Amino acid sequence: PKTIYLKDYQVPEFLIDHTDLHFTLADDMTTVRSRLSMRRNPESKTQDASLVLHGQDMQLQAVTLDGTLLSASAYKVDEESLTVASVPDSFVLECETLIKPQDNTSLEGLYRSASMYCTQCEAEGFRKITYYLDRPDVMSLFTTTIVADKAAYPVLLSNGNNVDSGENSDGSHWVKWEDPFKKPAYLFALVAGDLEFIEDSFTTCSGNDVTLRIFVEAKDLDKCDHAMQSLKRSMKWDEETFGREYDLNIFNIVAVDDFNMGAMENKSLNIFNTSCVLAKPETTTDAAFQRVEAIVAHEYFHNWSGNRVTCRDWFQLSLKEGFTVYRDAEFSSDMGSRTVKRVEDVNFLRTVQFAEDAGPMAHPIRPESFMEISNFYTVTVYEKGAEIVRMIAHLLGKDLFRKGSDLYFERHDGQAVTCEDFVKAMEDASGKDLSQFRRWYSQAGTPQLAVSGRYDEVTSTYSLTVKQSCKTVQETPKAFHIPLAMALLGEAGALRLQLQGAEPNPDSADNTELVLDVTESEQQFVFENIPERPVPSLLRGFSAPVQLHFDYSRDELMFLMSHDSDGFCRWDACQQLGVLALKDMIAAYQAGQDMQLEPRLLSAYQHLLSDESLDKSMVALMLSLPSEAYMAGIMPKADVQAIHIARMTAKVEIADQLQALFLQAYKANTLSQPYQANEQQIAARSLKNTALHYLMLSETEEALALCLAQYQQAQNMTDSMAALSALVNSSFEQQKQQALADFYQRWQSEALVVNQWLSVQAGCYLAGTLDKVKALMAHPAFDIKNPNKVRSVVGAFTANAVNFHHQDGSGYEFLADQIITLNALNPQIAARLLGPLTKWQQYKDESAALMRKALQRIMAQEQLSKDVYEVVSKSLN
Ligand code: DPP
Ligand code: ZN
Repeated sequence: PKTIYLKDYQVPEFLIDHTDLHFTLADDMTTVRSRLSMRRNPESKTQDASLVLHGQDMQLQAVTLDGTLLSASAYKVDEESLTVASVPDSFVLECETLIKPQDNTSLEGLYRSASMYCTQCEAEGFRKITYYLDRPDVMSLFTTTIVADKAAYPVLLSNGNNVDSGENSDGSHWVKWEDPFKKPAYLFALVAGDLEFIEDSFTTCSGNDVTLRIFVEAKDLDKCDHAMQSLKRSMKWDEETFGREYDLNIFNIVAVDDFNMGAMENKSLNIFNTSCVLAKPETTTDAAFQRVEAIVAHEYFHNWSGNRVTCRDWFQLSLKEGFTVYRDAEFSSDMGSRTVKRVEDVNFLRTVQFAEDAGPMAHPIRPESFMEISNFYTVTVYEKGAEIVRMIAHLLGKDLFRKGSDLYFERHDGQAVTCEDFVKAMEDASGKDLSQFRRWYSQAGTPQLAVSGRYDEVTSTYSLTVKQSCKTVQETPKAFHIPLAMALLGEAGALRLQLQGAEPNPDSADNTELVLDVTESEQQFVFENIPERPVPSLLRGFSAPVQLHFDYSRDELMFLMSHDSDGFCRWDACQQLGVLALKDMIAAYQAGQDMQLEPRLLSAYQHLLSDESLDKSMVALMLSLPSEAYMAGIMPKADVQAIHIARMTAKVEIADQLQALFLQAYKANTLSQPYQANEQQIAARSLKNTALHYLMLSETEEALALCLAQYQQAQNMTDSMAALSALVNSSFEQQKQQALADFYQRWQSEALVVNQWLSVQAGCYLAGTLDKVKALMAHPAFDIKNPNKVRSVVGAFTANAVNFHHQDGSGYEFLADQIITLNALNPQIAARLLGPLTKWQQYKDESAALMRKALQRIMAQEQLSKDVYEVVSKSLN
């Protein structure tokens, strides 16, 4: 496969003003007729070029140029394109092609899911529908006519407005859709099926009435309400927070079962993975309720950050994704607890994105090259991209950031633009210089900040020395501009900050937090009039996506945990104490010694469980030790077995020592009210189920009784799954088998619940899980063509570190087998599942060698897809 470079970008040679599509959907073959009104791009340097359209996996029937049927010698077709040698400056091109959606297992382009037809065109799926200029900087006005059997496909949807419809004498019917907004092909969508819908409406700030519909299979009609409410909240929030108003009178969402991603922001016709839109208390966990709200918001927000203003080329993906993730994170923070949302996001970023940045697939948020763009829908482009936008927001302040986003939307409405255009709008609106800051867009890697502090009693000064460094597998980047939010904590609270050499700030009586501009490889910041030796509170709110090292004593971490006014820092102090405690135990285990639990951690947990004034979600988060994946990421040559054993030993010790407090927390947080997915209830359930988890680790009869009672009486899936998961990971064999059988029996007709049942078993950390996983793959509930099921079994298993990394290499071999199978069926999913194997450098030599061996076996396969080839070849490099 060939590598495509950002530096080679050229404007398109042709433009498509109008795109007229006509689909005839039939069981054996779908006919697509396109009518493209095209002209040469006046901005292109090559004004005599041949016309080259993208297209693959289709059969070309006829090509017409300005009404004249072209002879076969006038054009050329290969695996990936259609070339028409000679065209005038302006012309109409018509193509008729045949495609087979029923055989399309890649789930890109037009395909079937259950009994419906649907599409996924981002990034380059449209070229599997018809020959086209399938690139985001070619924006066109679309009309779409769909013809299908009326009984089987009563609902026919596409982008924009329904402008005409009718019936034919053969039992078919047709609908014509017209989208008044220009868009690139990746935002095209079509759905045909026997669907039902719920409907609501929203009146925009300028008084437009918008009809909102969510289309699902009839059996799921009772699971749409939460998404609808989330949509309405998102529409209102985007008006209030970013001044963005919806621009059509119709907004549709369709739920489909077979979907590679979470959801897709097609203009006015969002298509969602069922797992990201359906929700009701009996079948859906709290976490999934929150995910639905966030993803509905994310896709809706794309209408401005993505659709109205789109990307010039796919290297700019973070322009829309980073910004939109930032927007949805702000929305979720406003809907619930800001601190909890921040902690969850940072924990995810530090565990997953930092690992990507440390591995062979490391790339800047604006990559410079790729073989297959689908491989760059990554945590770096999305989540780190959102952190870069968050830093800009922080550097500019709330009002100037809003001014910048207003300018960006106004300046570029209807255009396909670049990350540079975004930064420029922020600079122009604020007058701030972001030149060094731009390095975040072009350099990969997680910057390391080594910070040390020195207090001088004689001069009453405190000096912070900050050194930054960054290394990736490929290169050593230049110094970043890092906003470092900090405070200095004294016995009685945060101290007033006066930075040496800076103007005193007379306006601010409470000058206790500062954002230091770290821009050099080494810098010193001196604070004056510091009356006592302080404990620094650093990287408050996680003000930059960096790894910070400060040599805190364990007592200082205890102090920060209870005294820092920054919720993120309180949580992080607890995590860092957990890290030190686990490192002790890992070292002891590896040296064949007894593992002793850090007593301070026990007393911190005791305090957390006893203080009723604390936020319950935060308590639950703080009671969770750093994950095995996080530990593996920060320990060179990670020894997964040692990490697992040490962490389990710590947890059992905590469970045994604090049993009475866990029981008390369990009882105090058992709710009697009917289920609501609101902040208070979610917090209470989260603490209660954390307590249950610990209680079950002690494996007492009392805990078992509690757990079984919870399982049997649960009125919602959160409680039901928490109990099932505790049982599955326990040694109560008989009760476990009984609960699993009962659960399946009860929920077998609910695909999303069955997926949770699959995943809780594949994620079981006990020995023998791989055999169970293999058995699950033969279970009628499994289907390798359905990405949600693959993620529930194979994905959950690879996240199950102790089993995936079994020292005999069986986990790696298993994964390689699945990737080889999926490579032929669904390359995107195959490449995505490869993730855990690519991180082989993180692990101890014996594991790394076996992981490489599995990668080499994949590499030796013939007919590797571009997707899999790119990831495997880069990982083995
Ligand atoms: N559908 C994916 C998302 O919204 C890609 N745009 O992030
Ligand atoms: Zn997105």
